[in-house]
Amino acid sequence: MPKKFHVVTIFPEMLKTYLGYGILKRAIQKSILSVEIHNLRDYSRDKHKTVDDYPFGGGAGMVMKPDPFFEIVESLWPEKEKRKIVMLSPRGRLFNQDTALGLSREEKDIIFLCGRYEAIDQRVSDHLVDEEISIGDYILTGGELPALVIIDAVARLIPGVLGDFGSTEEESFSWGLLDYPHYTRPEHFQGMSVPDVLLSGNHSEINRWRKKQAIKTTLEKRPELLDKYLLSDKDRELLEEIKEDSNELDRSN
Ligand code: 4GX
Repeated sequence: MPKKFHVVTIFPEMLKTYLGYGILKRAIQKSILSVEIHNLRDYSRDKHKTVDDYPFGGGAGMVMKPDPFFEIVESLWPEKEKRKIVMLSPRGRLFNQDTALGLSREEKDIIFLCGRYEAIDQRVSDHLVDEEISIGDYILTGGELPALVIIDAVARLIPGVLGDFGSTEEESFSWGLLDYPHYTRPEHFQGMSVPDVLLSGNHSEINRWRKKQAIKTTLEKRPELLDKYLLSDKDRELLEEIKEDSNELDRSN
């Protein structure tokens, strides 16, 4: 059974373009992943196919009407037990890698409701939506990019999407830490060289170096991530080394 996403939007082409490239395209072709895009306007009942209207109580901006959202959900996914309806909104729970992992394990079809304009009628959130998700504390012009961001992050966690490598050893090793530095050819480039250890062929030394670099980078750029990360005895040893290295540098300056 492929992982099934649905997206409800007034701009279907925005999403279709992104899904037509790279790893997502391949996963869809291989039927590991299914993403269906639905045009909300097709579910508007009035003769002008309107999906928005003026806000009760006045004020600037337009509000998306509730009825097209109820109409599409009730006609395409009538069974509550088989669907999970997600609304993209700055008010939602902040999306992170844990959310992505949770959604990748979800058995139900996941339906994203993408709003435009200032708001969506509150009754959609109150009576149709199971979860509101925000991709970050900033305001976008619509929920389409957030839906793509979530689909992208979830898709690469589905077994088979990335191929053989990726999710296995590599990610569990660095889970919760920032990535270590990567290098490829040429070995010498404009006077800049590649760390010797990576050319040594000594894989236990290479792994040790990478882990140390991952901890060092995390400590420097996102120290709050280290607080959540469970350091092993080996990790603590590396952390001590990092601190000693920086003390030595201080002394020599
Ligand atoms: N992470 N936006 C949604 C319209 C809207 C407003 C209120 C529902 C309720 C956003 C974000 C985001 C802008 C998408 C407002 N829809 N979505 N849109 N940040 O800023 O998810």
